[in-house]
Amino acid sequence: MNASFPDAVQATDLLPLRLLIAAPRGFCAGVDRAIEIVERAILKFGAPVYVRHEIVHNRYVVDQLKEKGAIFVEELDEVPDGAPVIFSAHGVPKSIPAIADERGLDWLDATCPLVSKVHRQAERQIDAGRHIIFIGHKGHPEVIGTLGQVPEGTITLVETVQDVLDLPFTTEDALGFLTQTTLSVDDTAEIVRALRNRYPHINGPKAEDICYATSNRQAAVKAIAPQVELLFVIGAPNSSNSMRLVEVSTRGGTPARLVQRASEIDPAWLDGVNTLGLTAGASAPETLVREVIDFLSTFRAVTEETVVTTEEKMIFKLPRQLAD
Ligand code: 0CJ
Ligand code: F3S
Repeated sequence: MNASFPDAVQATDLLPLRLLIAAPRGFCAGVDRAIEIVERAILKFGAPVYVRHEIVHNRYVVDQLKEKGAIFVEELDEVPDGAPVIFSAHGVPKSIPAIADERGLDWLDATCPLVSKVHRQAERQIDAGRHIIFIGHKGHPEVIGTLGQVPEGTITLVETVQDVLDLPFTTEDALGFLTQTTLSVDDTAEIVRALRNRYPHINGPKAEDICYATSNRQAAVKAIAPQVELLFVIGAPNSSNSMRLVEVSTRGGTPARLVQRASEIDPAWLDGVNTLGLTAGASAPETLVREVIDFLSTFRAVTEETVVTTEEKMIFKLPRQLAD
């Protein structure tokens, strides 16, 4: 090795990398609100404040809040008597606030208002005497929360078109449908089509309940994916909306990788890549987008271009107990 060769490669020696950054990306209004609820609750009640489930599906966000005094648990029985507890952005079954009330716990609800809206629609469908077909991913906390809004046996989960074809109901049955907020727009459209074909009288929302942030981020990926050779999605594997962004890209023929932190990136992934796309799920903070770009810049001469497909202006109010 040449002893005079510098430790750091000169910027001029680096291969160029054109980076197309999706906008909108990253935090949505529901995530902003959920994190602010935890921060304000710590100021109001003092640490520790308990949070049932990851407030949003991002390790970095969770770790930052832990440092400020949040303690994350999966179930209410891990919350000591007298401690305040916050329910995550994904929502909870009705039984959870009921148990918290029984125990006299101070609780705050960080459920995204768009998820709460689906909860209310579920109640309305039941009040109208309809059985609900719910489109969602089995086991996801939002799905557990929404299924838990109505009595057992009044809601059926479907995940695929095949599930719709296997439903036991007849065209005479009173049915309604609702969806998880963070689904694939395309898959959901197909499932809704199958439902309407099989049950022409099924009642449902005009558009599905997929939220604005989920659909905007998927549309942004559709806009940049055809122009890039590889896409990075910053997000966590348990983040439904982030995983859907990876899917949108790969289905369109552009390989995509889910990246939680810059440290996970192997520079060899970029071999032969001249144009890279970058986006972030609704629970991934902008700091991590910056961290990834800074890391890429250590081995490639990066030029950044933001591709704006729409502007987001949504803001959600804080719960009454925390509003100024
Ligand atoms: O379910 C929600 C209300 C979305 C919350 C923000 O995203 P994330 O990654 O925490 O949750 P999903 O797994 O639902 O996308
Ligand atoms: Fe709410 Fe959609 Fe974000 S449901 S938390 S606005 S991803």
